[in-house]
Amino acid sequence: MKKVLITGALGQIGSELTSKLRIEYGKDNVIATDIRMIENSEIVSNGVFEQLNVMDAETLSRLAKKHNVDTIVHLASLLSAVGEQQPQYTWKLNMSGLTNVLEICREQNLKLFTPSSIAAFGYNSPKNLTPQDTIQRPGTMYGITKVSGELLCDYYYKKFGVDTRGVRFPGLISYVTPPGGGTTDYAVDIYYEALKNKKYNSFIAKGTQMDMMYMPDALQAIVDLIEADGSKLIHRNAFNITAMNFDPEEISSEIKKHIPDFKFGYDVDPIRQSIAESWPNSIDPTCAIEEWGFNFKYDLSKMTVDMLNKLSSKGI
Ligand code: AKB
Repeated sequence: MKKVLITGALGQIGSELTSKLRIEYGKDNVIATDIRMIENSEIVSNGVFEQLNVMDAETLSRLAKKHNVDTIVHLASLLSAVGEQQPQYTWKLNMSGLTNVLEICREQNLKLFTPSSIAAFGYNSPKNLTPQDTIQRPGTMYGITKVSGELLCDYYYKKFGVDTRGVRFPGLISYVTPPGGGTTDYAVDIYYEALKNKKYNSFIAKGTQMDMMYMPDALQAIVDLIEADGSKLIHRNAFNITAMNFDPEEISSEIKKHIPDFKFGYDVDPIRQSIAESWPNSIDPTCAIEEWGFNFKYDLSKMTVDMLNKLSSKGI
């Protein structure tokens, strides 16, 4: 049985992953940590929770020892759009968090899962079916921290034998915890606004394709890669994975099938648009499929049905 410490447990991925891992590994075997403390959150009240700033290496190390964990899932990070508002701080938080985690994994012989992103690619990466191994010269600070993180994780694996693993996530869509500060967030906002106001203006322009994935598939991919047989992994940091790719028109048409009077338009944000344009239209997940059996259940139409049902039952 694993004992996992999660950083960023109150964030978009963390809040759902914590609940899933508490079911998979048992409540006492999942140590949720976050810089924030939200008293009425289920993550805080329904299992082990510790307040932690990932830039505080001493506390991180003490908590890993105190709870005798064998794996760290490091999620705490600033995303792409917010990262462009404070690039220096994004470098500091994303990189010092990761280097602290890597050192503790080395010292205490722990395994590490930490996600990268499609943001690790840039303008001169191949645009369609972007390969696993290719040019990575991202134009955002978030992307720069993701490429640096991939390289550092590979280094710790090769040099020190730390079992590091990661995926390059596309935009993640979920009805539970809203994302904050990402470029792909329009594909979450659109569902909330379609139900609440029957209209939405996309901050991403017509024709801009990006890869996306529904959260249940993303969580399963994390568990599958953590559990994968290490001897079969040729790559480690980080695997391309994706479940669908669409532009704003396609997701709005899908929603209109269920909400025919939904009005859709554009109010393009130049900063997030230029970030989106620097990312791939679609990435190639072949290595993840071949090396650890990555798969997914939700395409755009299945996800849309589920999102609208789940948000409606939450009273949105
Ligand atoms: C973002 O938009 O910044 C994230 C990502 C693709 O990593 N959702």
